[in-house]
Amino acid sequence: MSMYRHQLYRTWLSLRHRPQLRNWVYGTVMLSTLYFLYQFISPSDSRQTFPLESYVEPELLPQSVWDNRAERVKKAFQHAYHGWEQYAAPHDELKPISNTYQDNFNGWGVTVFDGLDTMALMKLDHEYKRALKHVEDVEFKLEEGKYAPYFETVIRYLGGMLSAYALTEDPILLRKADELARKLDPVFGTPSGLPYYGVNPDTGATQGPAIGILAEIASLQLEYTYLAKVTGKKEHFDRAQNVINIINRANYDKTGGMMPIRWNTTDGTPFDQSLSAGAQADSAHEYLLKQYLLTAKRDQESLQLYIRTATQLITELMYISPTRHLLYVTDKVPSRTSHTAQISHRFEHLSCFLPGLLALGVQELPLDDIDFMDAFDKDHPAQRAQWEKLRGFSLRDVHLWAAQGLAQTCWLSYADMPTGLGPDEMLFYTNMPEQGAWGGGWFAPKTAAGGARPMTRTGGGTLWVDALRSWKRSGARGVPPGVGDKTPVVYSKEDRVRGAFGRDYSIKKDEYLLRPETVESLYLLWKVTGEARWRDRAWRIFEAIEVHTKTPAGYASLRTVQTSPGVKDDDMPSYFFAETLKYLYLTFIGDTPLPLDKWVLNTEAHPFPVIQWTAEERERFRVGY
Ligand code: DMJ
Repeated sequence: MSMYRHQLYRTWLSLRHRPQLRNWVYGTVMLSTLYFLYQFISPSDSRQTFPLESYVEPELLPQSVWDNRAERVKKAFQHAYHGWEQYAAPHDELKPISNTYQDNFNGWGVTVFDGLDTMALMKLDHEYKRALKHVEDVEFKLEEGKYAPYFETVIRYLGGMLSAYALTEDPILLRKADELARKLDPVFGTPSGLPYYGVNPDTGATQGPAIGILAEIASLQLEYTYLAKVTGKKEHFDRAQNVINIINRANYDKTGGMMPIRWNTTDGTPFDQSLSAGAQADSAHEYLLKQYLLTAKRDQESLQLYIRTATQLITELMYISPTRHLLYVTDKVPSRTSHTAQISHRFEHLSCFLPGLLALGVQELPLDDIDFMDAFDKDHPAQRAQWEKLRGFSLRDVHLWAAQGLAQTCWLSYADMPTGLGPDEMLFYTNMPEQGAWGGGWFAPKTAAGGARPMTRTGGGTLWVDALRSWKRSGARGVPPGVGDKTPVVYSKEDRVRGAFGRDYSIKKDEYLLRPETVESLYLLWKVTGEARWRDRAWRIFEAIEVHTKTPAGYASLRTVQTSPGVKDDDMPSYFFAETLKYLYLTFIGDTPLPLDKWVLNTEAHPFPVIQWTAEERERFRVGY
């Protein structure tokens, strides 16, 4: 021992006289200490899941297992809702880490309104009773100078009350829904009748620019049509119908038949040529198909616009990634250098509602009966050009492939992450020339950069659409390009440090906001195809939610999905109650209380029953379809 001490002393003496060597030794000791500390506190990359069940092929699982899983979702709902009741009531949302609250949607308790119908579906009678009392007491008031955001208030509050009314027939809900709609009504004071961004429900003052955002001005048709049905009031019907008329008579020649993002609320015309499947547009596209379904398949014009929109999305905004051949849907945004719009290759979590919507259309529409749908006017050059692009394919096939391919990519964006939860936004690579791999438009006769590019190194100018055609000609065995299961690519810590490229995309926003879109689509794919793999994926997502987002009081968004365990954020959005947990629950239960041909879910997953107008209503409302 004393020999070691002596040795150390001698070393220290010699270092005192050699400052360079001393600094080097001190530096090395410091760095090693830091490295070891980091190893202790840094998150590991290993995927954490429940070790509760060994893996069984999902199609072999009896319904009793799925029933238990549905029960688990119900418990999760109760855990989160009780947390809100304990720490956040009567405010909007619980902050599930600090156990405080935030008032980000008017302060009327949006969590209750969004969660009501899920409580009814889950038969959570005690919670529902307490929630109903809250609804009855709310006065929908805001201080002067504050404005209720119209779109969010409609889809969450109005939609929540109306769907709970549809399920329970509690008269309070209808009375409060009608009261809220009346207080919001000044938003329709624009010259066109398209809604302003916001309104003060007490003073009637409105707020918002003259240029409106598509999702915010054209996602009210379902709520107001159903409200008209249950209240018998023509004014509600007219509000919905005016929006439908405006979007139906607009000219979409410059946008390939699809509604652009920005609208002039003065004259009710499209303002630009930006196109999006996700942010700022999503629910407006969704409401085209859903309005047709809600009106018992009578509103033919909404159907036709939906078909033209889907065609544009498929032929212009869907792309295949270079090496994994993942199908994704992107947007066209204004270019910084010219007046034209350019493909961004962004893929948003928000767009993951689209595979579910397409699957719903596959189930409910006579997609191959082009004459019945009459969606393309062959004498109209722009519409004829759109129709030509998919000629030779069965529309039903193409919509189903798109639904499956996109749902696969949405699911992979979760499975690729060490948390098993997906990022909010990705950016796809278009070309990987060093690997001889090019991405390109799925059905477009041109690729990302606008010119024809080879599909593979040896492809010599082959385009994806040609690959699709030759796949079809050669007997259509297996699945077409862009469709079919792919293996997840989970990066290790080292992969991330050295900048790996194996996924075909980089992550632009790596948070997970407890959003519903992917589980929404998994639910619809499961219902429409009956394939248990979709149901199984929903369960894996629920497992990951339990492992990575649960807190003692609720569930928390993640700041990043890229390290395991996930890094939590102090936020639990109300749509987690309305949508995420509802879709998971509906995916696992056996007999559905909401058959797809009898119920239509609004964009916040609030279900309304399909409407049959009586002769008297048709006449009084002047129903034109
Ligand atoms: C929900 O509030 C609605 O689905 C809306 O239409 C857009 N997305 C959010 C949740 O992600």
